[in-house]
Amino acid sequence: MHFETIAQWQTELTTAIGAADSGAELEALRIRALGRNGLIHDIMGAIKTAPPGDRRAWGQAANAWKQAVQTALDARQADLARPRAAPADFDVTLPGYWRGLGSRHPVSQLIERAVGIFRRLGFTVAEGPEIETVHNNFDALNTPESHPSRDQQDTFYLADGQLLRCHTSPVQVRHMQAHQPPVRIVAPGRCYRRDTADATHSANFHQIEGLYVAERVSLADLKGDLAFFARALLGPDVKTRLRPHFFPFTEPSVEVDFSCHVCGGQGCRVCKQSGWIEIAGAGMVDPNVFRAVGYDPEAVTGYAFGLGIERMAMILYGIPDIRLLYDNDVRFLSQFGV
Ligand code: FA5
Repeated sequence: MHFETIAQWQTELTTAIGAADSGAELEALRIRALGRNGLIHDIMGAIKTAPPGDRRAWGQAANAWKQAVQTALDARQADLARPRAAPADFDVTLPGYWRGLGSRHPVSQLIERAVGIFRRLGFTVAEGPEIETVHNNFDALNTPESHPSRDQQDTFYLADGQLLRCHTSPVQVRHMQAHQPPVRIVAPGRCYRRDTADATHSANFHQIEGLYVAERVSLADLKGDLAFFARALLGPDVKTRLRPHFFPFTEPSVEVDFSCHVCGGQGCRVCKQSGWIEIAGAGMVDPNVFRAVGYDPEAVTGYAFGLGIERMAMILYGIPDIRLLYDNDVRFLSQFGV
């Protein structure tokens, strides 16, 4: 090897380094020059084979070569890291590209918020499957064979005899079968009904089931807890009212209304001029349900409720039609971005 060869390598390398356009290109050049099998390796080899009198000069040349290449690499690296001036034909006043961030669906947001409020009351979260047995969805919930909700026109039955749950109440059954009292759970989830879609009905919607079983739980506890929930969700002025109703799995049964959040109870389109919005079904757990899950109805009492999430979203956000929640129109959904 001659001194001219390493001088030529240096010229070639520093030119290439000066023209490198990316960190990756620069790294490739560094490896070619200074890597374990790079040119420096050949230069070091030449020192060993040089006549003893020339070795000192070769050593100095090798060091100088290495330093020159490293300096060129560092300088180019610093250049590349510096913000570059825009090319002459680049219009810096043009608007940039909008990269919209996604956000959680308003139904998911509301479930999270509602569950958070019930946690403050000591509830924990339970879950159950969307495909249920007829036993859990109807029989264990004291629903007679003749009850209209069992009808093929109301419930989606599957070929294997199971069904898509029409409410979250079967989670009560599952939970009580697996746990002894006291229990205090909420169970949010999806429900399915053969309801014709309109402004307030969807064939696929969400409920939050609530169940509190212990000694001496009363209807007053139910009303107090739901009133707390309503105020925490909608503000201190919201009122709660219970209307007598019938469910096979509760006795007595009630429907729960919240005063309309949109008009403050004065009457508007959302509350159909009544000042109230039906939000849930509820009641005291029927002794037959306790028997079906192996609880002693003489020893414990309990309340249960099923809140409609979409209906709550409608009052909370003033949404006039439930179908807006399922159209997946980004213009609608982006209003709920957090
Ligand atoms: C039930 O589903 C009972 N399982 C609730 C219950 C639980 C009662 C525990 C007693 C004890 P209901 O069918 O009324 O009840 O439905 C409860 C809520 O779900 C309604 O108030 C409404 O807010 C919502 N809901 C019912 N059907 C639909 C639907 N098709 N679309 C949207 N929301 C619905």
